[in-house]
Amino acid sequence: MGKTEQFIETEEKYGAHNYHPLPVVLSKGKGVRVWDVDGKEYFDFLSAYSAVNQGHCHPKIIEALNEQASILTLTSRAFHNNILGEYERFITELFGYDKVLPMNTGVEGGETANKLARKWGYMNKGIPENQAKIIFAKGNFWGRTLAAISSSDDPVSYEGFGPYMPGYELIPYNDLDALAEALKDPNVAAFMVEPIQGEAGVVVPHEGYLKGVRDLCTANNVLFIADEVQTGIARTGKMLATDYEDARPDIVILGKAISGGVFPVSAVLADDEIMLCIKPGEHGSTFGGNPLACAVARKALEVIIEEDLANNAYVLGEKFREGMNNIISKYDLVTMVRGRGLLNAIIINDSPDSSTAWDLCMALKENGLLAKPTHGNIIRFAPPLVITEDELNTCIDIIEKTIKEFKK
Ligand code: IF1
Repeated sequence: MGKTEQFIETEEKYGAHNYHPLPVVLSKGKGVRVWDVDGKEYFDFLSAYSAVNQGHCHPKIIEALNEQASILTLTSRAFHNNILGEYERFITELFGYDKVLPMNTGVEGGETANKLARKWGYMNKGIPENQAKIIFAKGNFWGRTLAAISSSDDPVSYEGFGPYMPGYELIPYNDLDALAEALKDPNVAAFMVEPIQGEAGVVVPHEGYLKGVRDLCTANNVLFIADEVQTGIARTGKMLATDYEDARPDIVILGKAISGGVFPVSAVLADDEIMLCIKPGEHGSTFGGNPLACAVARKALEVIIEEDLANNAYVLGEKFREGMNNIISKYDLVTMVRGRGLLNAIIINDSPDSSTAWDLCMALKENGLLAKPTHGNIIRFAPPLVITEDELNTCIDIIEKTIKEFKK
């Protein structure tokens, strides 16, 4: 048995079976590249679901991690520390909000945003106690907690885990008429939505959707919550995907690449009218805002700015979609490419329940590029934003070669 099989067997024996990974065992990462236990090199076209936007093991972020890790890692929020305040100043000035509530995972950010919205609804909008509603879009994905799956319309996410969180309602994504209708209910506190739906298969709404969401929420005194956990931090070619339109959210949820994939960090941004609805002792977490997380996140965000990664994502994203459209014109295996910046997906010309997308990812792996299907016949392509034009062209060639040789 080879090394790869041995590592997989050990995971199978001692680990929960809550994933179905591609059969590759990674042991090293640097920039856009990762290596498996047999030393084989791959281009990483998933970036840990857009958590490694700055590239694997970015030296400046690792340096910040190592430096802080040897000084002070965790104080809890029972006491102050010398890192948190400066980080809070930095991130609130960077994104233009009064305050930040620091958490650890993206789903904790979503839970925090939901709690803020409900509290604001009772305190500032006059919604009767325990009547607050939050509207979500069909196809959403914001994590695995009981609240997150309560807002899901994907049976794989929610089946078998009931009963579900009350006060959640679903409307179609990218449908302003449906939103206008839903917001007529005076008990609606918020509409929470991804600017581009990631897990649903990189679904990009029509031009004007985000502005429409902003205007309808304003007109109905409803909070616009933008889930930018996957689309934020320069991934789509702007610092936030909501920056593409005049659509400043009331609450922004960040995660994943806020730390460059080096440490679990999330953040919820809002202005005082909303953020100060939560009083001391009403919310928090052991690790939320810990000095190590703050040091890593600050450096990870500085890297995004210093290396102008949003612009690189914007420019190379255009080139990537151009390359994919060229492939689409030559082979019928792929019917479409869609996305913004370096968050893209291709649609495979086969039924969603076929194994074709998976089989193509296996073939891509053999040719040195790692990607994984989202739903059914859709493959997400999201390399680290530090990718160069030459590396991108090499990857486009790998994708074309694989498609050319692929037999269903
Ligand atoms: C897994 C999916 C992606 C997210 C958005 C919040 C969260 C996520 C828009 C929660 C997390 C991750 C979860 C991860 C795989 C990945 C994922 F396939 F699950 F759906 F990216 F599309 N909002 N997405 O995408 O953040 O709590 O995970 O830090 O569950 O395997 P988290």
